[in-house]
Amino acid sequence: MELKDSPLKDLLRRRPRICVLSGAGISAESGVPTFRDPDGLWAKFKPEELANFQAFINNPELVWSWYQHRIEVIRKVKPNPGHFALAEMAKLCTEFTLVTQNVDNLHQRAGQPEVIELHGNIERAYCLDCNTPAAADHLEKLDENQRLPRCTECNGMIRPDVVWFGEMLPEESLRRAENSAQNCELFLCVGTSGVVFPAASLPFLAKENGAYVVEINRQHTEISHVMHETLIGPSGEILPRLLAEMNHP
Ligand code: BV8
Ligand code: ZN
Repeated sequence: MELKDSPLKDLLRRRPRICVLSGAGISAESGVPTFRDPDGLWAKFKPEELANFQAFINNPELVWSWYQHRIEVIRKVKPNPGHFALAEMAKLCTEFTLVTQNVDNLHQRAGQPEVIELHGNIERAYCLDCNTPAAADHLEKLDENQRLPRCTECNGMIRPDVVWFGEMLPEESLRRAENSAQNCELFLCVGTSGVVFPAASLPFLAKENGAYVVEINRQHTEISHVMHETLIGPSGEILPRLLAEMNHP
């Protein structure tokens, strides 16, 4: 990928105000399945079957075992050069906001100073009735007749601390993300298919407010038409190259 005569090269060298929206694609090279790629999580299950409140109430064991499986995968993988490059960029820029749709905690594990989690975090769980935080990996301690453990405070049901379809995003996180998209000079859209809203509205917001909007993806997406540039390739290779431009003497 050559940044030939692209404005991106000069922009990066002056370490501008940057806002990044990341999706499952940035974690793919760590070995975390995405959602909508052919080998993705949704290839086997439909989102409406699992990632929504009603599915959880209908069959908490099924939904919990799906999240438990994902927690086990995430515990075995490591952040990749794409995560590390973004963590480094944040240290070089005066204003750098990392907004993620991912719930896999890999940006945090890569040392990202600050992460705005729009869809929650799979490592966290809470009680449906009293909101008391609970351990997300409790399934290993399922009691012998496979009942799900209950809240220690009020005996209520425990759910993953992730945002399901039809649920509102955390208000403060969404407000901060929108504010950063509106005020950045460079918006990077990394490894997302851009089909889930309101997260996918951020690049539109950035462009409307004058930012240079760049997509980094293995392929074109439904939101490629919004971008000033689409860099086709694995984020684990492209992001370190953008970091190198930032470090260019
Ligand atoms: C809400 C649960 C208010 C957590 C997920 C308009 C406005 C508002 C809402 C809506 C709207 N239109 C429709 C809606 C409803 C819905 C929605 O957007 N539906 C879509 C599917 C049409 N939105 C909601 O329900 C949201 N809530 O708005 O509340 C409301 C309420 C009711 C009615 C209206 C409004 C809640 C959204 C959150 C849903 N939760 N998951 C979990 O279990 O993880 S969504 C799920 O998709 C994940 O959270 C994930 O983060 C998200 C986005 O997926 P991506 O990250 O993009 O991953 P994907 O696999 O799709 O793509 C991967 C990409 O990476 C690909 O492009 C691939 O090419 C690329 N790639 C692969 N490898 C690499 C790579 N790129 C670079 N390098 C590589 N190596
Ligand atoms: Zn409780």
